[in-house]
Amino acid sequence: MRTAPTILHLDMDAFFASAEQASKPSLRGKAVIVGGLGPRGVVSTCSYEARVFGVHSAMPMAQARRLAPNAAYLVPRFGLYRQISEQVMGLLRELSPLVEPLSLDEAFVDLEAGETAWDEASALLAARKLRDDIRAVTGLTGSVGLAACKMLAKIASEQAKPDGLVLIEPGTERALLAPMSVRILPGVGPATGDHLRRGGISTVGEIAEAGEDELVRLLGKAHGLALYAMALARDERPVVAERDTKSVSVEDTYDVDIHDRVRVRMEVQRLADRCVQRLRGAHLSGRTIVLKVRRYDFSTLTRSETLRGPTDDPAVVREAAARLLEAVDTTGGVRLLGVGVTGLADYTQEDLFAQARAAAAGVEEGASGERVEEAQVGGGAGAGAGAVDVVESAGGEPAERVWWAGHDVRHVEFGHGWVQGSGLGRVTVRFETPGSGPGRVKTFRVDDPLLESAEPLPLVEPLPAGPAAPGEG
Ligand code: DCP
Ligand code: MG
Repeated sequence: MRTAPTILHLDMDAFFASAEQASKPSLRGKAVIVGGLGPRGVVSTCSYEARVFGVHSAMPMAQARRLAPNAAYLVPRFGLYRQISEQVMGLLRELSPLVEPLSLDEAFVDLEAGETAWDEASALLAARKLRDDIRAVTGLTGSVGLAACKMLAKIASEQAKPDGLVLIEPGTERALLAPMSVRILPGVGPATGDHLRRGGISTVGEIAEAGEDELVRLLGKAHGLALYAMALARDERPVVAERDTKSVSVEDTYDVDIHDRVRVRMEVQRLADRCVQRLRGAHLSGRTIVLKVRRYDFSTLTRSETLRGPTDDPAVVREAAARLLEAVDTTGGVRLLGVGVTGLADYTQEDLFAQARAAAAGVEEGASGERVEEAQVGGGAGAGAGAVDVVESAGGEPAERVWWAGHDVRHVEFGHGWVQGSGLGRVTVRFETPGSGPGRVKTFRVDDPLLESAEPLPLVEPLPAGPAAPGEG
């Protein structure tokens, strides 16, 4: 293991909610909750102001509304989050070629591989500059952890939250980990946590005391050895850059258009399974599930849903594909169906643990128990089309006038704003932009011809290109 804290872990603070606050001045400093707003919606995330009420990611939206009735409730805008994510990942790639994204807002960076840092002082310097750059480029804050291995770098960024920087000095890892819950270790989800507790082990220090043999006895060889090593802060996992393969997908064209909705659903499930087989065959997992539908009139649409982390679980892919299908009208018949997975990553270490454990125990139970979190889809997309991100849609999709809470609009007279709410034939719009002060609210008829949906505005005015501004230096 390396001796300098040159592995960096970045995690943006309250990512979706912060992006919403940055783009909507009236929500800054307020409780903001982003997620599916339908009856079965779940919370994607919430601002730190909302967390004091006990609201958190993956909570049913109905429960959040009881806890924080006065918060602002918004539907996610994945396009905007993806743009910000690309800006952030771009800044990370300036530090090193070895950047391993874990989700839209989270990544490991090997600073040594980028020759950006080789000791504590240079690592701190790079991390401080990175945090400044992220704020300047995106207008948002991210928390950074520095350590000599991935596991500790991630724990450090968690400790740094929100808007902080924590460095764990090499040599202090074991003492730091000892009192922590075993759940802090990668590969320990609820099932393994319970199993260890029944064996009398609840802290990392107790794993170290129990010894290697006891861990192997409790969890089987592969998982036991790996976990024991983690408890001693021996984490040799390298930072691996994202794979070149862009996506894995399968599709079928049908000789005769399928009209029966039940049959369409079955075909989608079958395609999802085949897609996962390919994914696993290539030792990959992916974050974004894509459904492709070509209809009787050759109009083709693609819908996608981004999960919180990469998955290769057939149940998760099947469910996501089924949810995406629910938002697609197939009356008239379909000629072609496809299911794909993009946002590919190598198996995460967590997955390897789950597999090793399932293999050792000869059951799937443990593995699926710990995938629960993964299944909590970005935006709680169970809530219907509002949480579904339309990537591409061709062939004359009829444009429905749906005003989603939080989405951007433009009014011919009043300019750029966002939908604060709608109902009873009316839509309420707040007119403000990232650079303005808090704006005024106006109400319109939902079919007002002067109102149209709009693209999100950049959170930070791009700097004018060219030489440095005069007077600098
Ligand atoms: N997300 C989601 N569903 C979840 C968890 C997260 O859709 N169950 C989305 C919304 C988050 C983003 O992923 O903004 C990043 O997840 P994080 O776990 O990093 O949470 P946040 O960035 O929101 O907050 P924190 O400051 O705790 O990192
Ligand atoms: Mg985050």
